[in-house]
Amino acid sequence: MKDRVALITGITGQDGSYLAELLLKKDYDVHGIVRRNSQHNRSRIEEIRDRARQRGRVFELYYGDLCDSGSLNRIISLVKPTEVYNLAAQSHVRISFDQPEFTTDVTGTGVLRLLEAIRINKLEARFYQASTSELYGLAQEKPQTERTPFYPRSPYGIAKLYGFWIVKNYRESYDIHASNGILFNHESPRRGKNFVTRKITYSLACIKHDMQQTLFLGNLNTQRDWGFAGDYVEAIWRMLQLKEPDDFVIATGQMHTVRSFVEKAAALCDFDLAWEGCEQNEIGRDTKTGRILVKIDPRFYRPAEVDELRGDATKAREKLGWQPKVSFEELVSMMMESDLKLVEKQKQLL
Ligand code: NAP
Ligand code: G4F
Repeated sequence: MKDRVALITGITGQDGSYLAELLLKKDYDVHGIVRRNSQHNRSRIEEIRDRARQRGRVFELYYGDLCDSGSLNRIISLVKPTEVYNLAAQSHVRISFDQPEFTTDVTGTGVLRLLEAIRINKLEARFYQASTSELYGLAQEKPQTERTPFYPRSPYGIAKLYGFWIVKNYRESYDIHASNGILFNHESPRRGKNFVTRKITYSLACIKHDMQQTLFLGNLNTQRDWGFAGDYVEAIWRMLQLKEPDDFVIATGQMHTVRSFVEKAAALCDFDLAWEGCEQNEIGRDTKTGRILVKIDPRFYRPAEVDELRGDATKAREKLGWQPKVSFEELVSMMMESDLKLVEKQKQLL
């Protein structure tokens, strides 16, 4: 069989780490692009190198950046991947309002830089772009499919809109096998701690272990279609195995509020959560102890909110044979259990 060589941007992130593991299991050589950081930030991929060695596969990391065309050109010409997965992005929606120009450069123009590196090097690689349900924003249709019109609501969503279309344009202009995965929210114990699900599970675990007083949140009433990241990287890989490139919605089809995520996670910590008050004055109290667990902090509100997202992944089911395995309840339990263990361990180190 021809050697399968994958290049992953964003390999240090949540999805990058799950995808690297999946590809190594499938006997790929895996190469990843990492940024220079002042502190070690490779905790999600720490153990992968050993696993790769045990399987006799290559696992290599290269310094590069989606804002730096030279580094992308150098890495593409050196690695000569057969599949390129572009997962790198400034991926935080709220922060994209604080850093709109930077977000546009990385998350939007970065896609073009990578596609140009592929085109200029005449690389015959298949290309995956991490597109997003944030493209739907103020959703024009429920649930959202590949045909639903886009209406992004943040600098992040608009940068991703550029990414989506430049991928389609390079597919049509240069015959590049380039696909967009329109992924709805997906979470895991590896999710960054400033995304709402992980913020909830990590904070509640800290409160449970007396390491934190209160969980401060923004809008409790928004609804998301939350799946498990481990399931979603399987769909990503399947897209690049198709003969023809295409765009796919990846989602569970179920939607839940932030509030219900908090309630389920709190119950798993044996808190008996009850809500009092409304809007900015709303609080969540543990009725067993009277302790206030949740407060609202308007700093976490967004200038323009995406109230609800729910995807219809029928096309992925039919053409990729993909469907999610982990339910919402299992996802909350998985994350809560993992954070309770993590915080317990951290407490022992104090
Ligand atoms: P994540 O955990 O935030 O990871 C982002 C990755 O991008 C990190 O490895 C980060 O490196 C890297 N990165 C950021 N800026 C970069 C730059 N200028 N050059 C090179 N690398 C850079 O995101 P994720 O949740 O894994 O998501 C992966 C991709 O899917 C992202 O593009 C995201 O926008 C998209 N997406 C995610 C979801 C979701 O629900 N998770 C849904 C739809 C789409 P550092 O570690 O150095 O920061
Ligand atoms: O967890 P979030 O920050 O995720 P968001 O904005 O949906 O974006 C994530 O999913 C997208 C796919 O749809 C990705 F493209 C993107 O890269 C990222 O992975 O916020 C979810 C919801 C929002 O409505 C937010 O307003 O939770 C609400 N929320 C309420 N309190 C909060 C908080 N979000 C955060 N991050 N922090 C809070 O304290």
